[in-house]
Amino acid sequence: MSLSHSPLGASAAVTPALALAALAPLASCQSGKTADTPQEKPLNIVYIMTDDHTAQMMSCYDTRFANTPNLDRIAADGVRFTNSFVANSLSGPSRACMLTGKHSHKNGFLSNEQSVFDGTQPTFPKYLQKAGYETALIGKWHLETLPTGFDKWEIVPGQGDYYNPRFIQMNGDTIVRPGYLTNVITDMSLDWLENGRDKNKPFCILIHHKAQHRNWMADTCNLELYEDQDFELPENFFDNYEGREAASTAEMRIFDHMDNIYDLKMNRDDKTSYLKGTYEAFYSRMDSAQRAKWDAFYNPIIEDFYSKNLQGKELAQWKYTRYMRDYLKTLKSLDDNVGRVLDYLEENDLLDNTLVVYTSDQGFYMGEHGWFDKRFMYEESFRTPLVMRLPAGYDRRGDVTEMVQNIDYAPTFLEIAGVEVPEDIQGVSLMPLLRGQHPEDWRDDLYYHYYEYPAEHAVKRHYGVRDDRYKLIHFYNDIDKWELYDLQEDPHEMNNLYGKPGMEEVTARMKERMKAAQEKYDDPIRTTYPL
Ligand code: SGN
Ligand code: CA
Repeated sequence: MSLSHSPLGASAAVTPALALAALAPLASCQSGKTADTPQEKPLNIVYIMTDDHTAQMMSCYDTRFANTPNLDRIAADGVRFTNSFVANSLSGPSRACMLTGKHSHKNGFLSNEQSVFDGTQPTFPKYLQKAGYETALIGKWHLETLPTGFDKWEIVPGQGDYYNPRFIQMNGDTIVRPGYLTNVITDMSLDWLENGRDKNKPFCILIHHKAQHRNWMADTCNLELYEDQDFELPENFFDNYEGREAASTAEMRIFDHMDNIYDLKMNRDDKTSYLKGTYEAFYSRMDSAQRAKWDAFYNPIIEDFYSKNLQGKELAQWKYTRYMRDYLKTLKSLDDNVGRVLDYLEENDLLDNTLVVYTSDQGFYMGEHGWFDKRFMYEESFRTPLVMRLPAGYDRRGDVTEMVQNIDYAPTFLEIAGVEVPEDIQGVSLMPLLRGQHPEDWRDDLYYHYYEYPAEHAVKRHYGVRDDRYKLIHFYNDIDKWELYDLQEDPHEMNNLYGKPGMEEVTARMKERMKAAQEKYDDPIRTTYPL
């Protein structure tokens, strides 16, 4: 994805690191702190995560489509990571990587559909608890077993509901909370911050939203937004996937696989809709007032859509426009609610001793390659937005360009809490980068492994390695195909160079890197994995 539209682009000033002494690791929850630590109180962690929020739709990364002033505030007062990636581009697996600091094959959660998280294993919330932190999780969890390591949690079952959502409580009860989910998760989080926690302890709260996950149902107050905005189809919307077999067989094309009723809300009697039932289940969660507003907005659009009987490129454009508008409307709630959390922290003098992290469980396709969804190691879904607002004393600002991955969050949070990072954690603490250092031995490539196949969207299993220029991917299981991209010459990954004359040296080098990464992370090449 292009970062060139960014107001925080290459020209953004990065303040030189403060004196090392002032930025020493913080034994925050322990007594006996030295006078030269930058803050007096232990650091808190507010870790906000959105589902399926991609950097193309966050204005501090890309100004073409979205306006996200509150998310951008985090970056403006802190740092924007321009090379932030996941290890396995899918919700449950991503969350397991973040909690454990380990790749999927080590934490055991390989796939949403088949895996169950072993909640007895060590996770960063458990380490933080032991270090004296009070920990809380509100929102999406998606790991099949109930959360462990939290003093307070309340989670949505599975993917959650946009309207009048259900929540599973710590006592095992499932309750319905009235309202729109993004608001409700924020209300509950602010309530815990204000009334629920022990204010004498440092805290770590995970505010984990369902928004922007499919099917992008906006809050009724935002339905009218962006209706006058048009969006040009991305250049590679009609990709023919030449030389990329796994891409050609994936079922995530906006044109062919988006459901008119479920995804695009064009509800009517239609036997061809494979997700009408799912749509109706969500719709029926609304109360009569919500439904009246929903219908008043959608009914004329539905009538107009079916009367026009659009075909071909016109239909593609229509679907894409509705997708973009719905995504933006849903995002408006998200951005507003992140703003509420920032305002709360500011009003309660908490910003100076809190690290605020905003990220997503993975990136997403906004029509690139004709797609929605994620899963592939291609840039749009391999990347994930990551911005952080830093506590007082951490004067690093602007862009952090080092390659970071979601296995790095756990060791980062441990370092904040003054906990020694256990050897079996595979990620690396980001704190040196936040102190403005550029460690010479920082990783120069990233490892990725995706397993959920056969499954929805039919993305084949694959693993790969990416350095700052090239990416090598191997699709395996019921296919044996290699792909190689030169990201400098071909940022949209349209031209598979694997096996092309002249690429022998690069291929050999990237295969070596792949082998080294698989050794380092102890993920030997196999053709089958226990799912
Ligand atoms: C649901 C969605 C899929 C999506 C997966 C995984 N289908 O199954 O489109 O890829 O979640 O998403 S839906 O009909 O239920 O909306 S993830 O972000 O949770 O991994
Ligand atoms: Ca997701």
